[in-house]
Amino acid sequence: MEITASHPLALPVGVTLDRYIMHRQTAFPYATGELSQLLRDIALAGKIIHREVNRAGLIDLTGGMGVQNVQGESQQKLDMIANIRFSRALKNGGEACAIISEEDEDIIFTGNNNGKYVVAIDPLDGSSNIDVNVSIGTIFSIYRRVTAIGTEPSLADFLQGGRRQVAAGYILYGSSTIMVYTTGHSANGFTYDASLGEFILSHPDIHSPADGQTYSCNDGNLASYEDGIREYLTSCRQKEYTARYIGSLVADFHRNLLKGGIYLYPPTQKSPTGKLRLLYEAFPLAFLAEKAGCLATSGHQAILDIKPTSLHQRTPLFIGAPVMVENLMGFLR
Ligand code: FDP
Repeated sequence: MEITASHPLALPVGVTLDRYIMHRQTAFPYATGELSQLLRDIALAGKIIHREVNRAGLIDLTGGMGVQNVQGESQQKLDMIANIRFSRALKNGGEACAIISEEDEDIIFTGNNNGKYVVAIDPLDGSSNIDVNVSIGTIFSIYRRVTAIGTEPSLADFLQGGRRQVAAGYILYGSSTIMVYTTGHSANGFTYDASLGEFILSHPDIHSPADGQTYSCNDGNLASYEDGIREYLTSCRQKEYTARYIGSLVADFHRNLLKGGIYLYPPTQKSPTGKLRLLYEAFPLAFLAEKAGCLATSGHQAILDIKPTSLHQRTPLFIGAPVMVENLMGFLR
């Protein structure tokens, strides 16, 4: 059989996430493999969520639970399932001593007090899109604990500040499923090949465009944005920029990361301190964004410089191409 250049067999399968993580680990002589294992645990839970999301309509996983989560938002069945899947994967994996999740008010102790890491996670972001087959995602952030190994972890482990993250990323369940993460060096994306059951390196060393012409915000909130934001949005329209708002932070962020653009969730009358959560939405995306050459600000300071004071703290978020973020800052007083 002749294998031409366009024949599927001519294309290498590529580097799997496992192999990539192992390879990266050997680059750090004192790495013990625990963080690598933690990332693999997250990827495994991501594969399970990929499966649940894909068959949600078939096995009655869409719709609400009829209850609200700690944020006062109605909890969807898939929100709850994703929360259980991730908590279980992290507990069974043994590397994380504690977790905080959008879905739980308090710290979840895994019982692994010898674990070196804590994880902040939004198991399924963009819940309002679940029932209508629109992209949703998981966002995660990992810290090395500051409390002594062997003791019970505490709030202090989670309130270290964004610059102390050791790894952060997201899994986007979209037209394909992709995991993008950084351990503080480069940002890399791995597309899930369901037929192999593997995440394959598809977006190595992501460098986001410095500028863009896409802005993403909920235009319906315009009346309650501060003047500077309204003026900035007017300038975007005058320049005939493109408006794109999926309403799933991960999906909007991912598009802008690859193509260049800005995502805005300013304070509104309903959410005067912003809607998005600092620890498991803004921090991880800001950490990843900076590694890919983007900027992330609350309008007053870099997101990663915000001193966290509580687990479910909210923040305004302006994140994306550096030229666009700096331009927006010029409109804020
Ligand atoms: P959701 O409430 O659907 O979970 O994280 C919150 C979030 O989604 C983001 O993913 C999304 O960008 C934003 O809220 C959408 O909020 P609005 O509906 O207020 O625009």
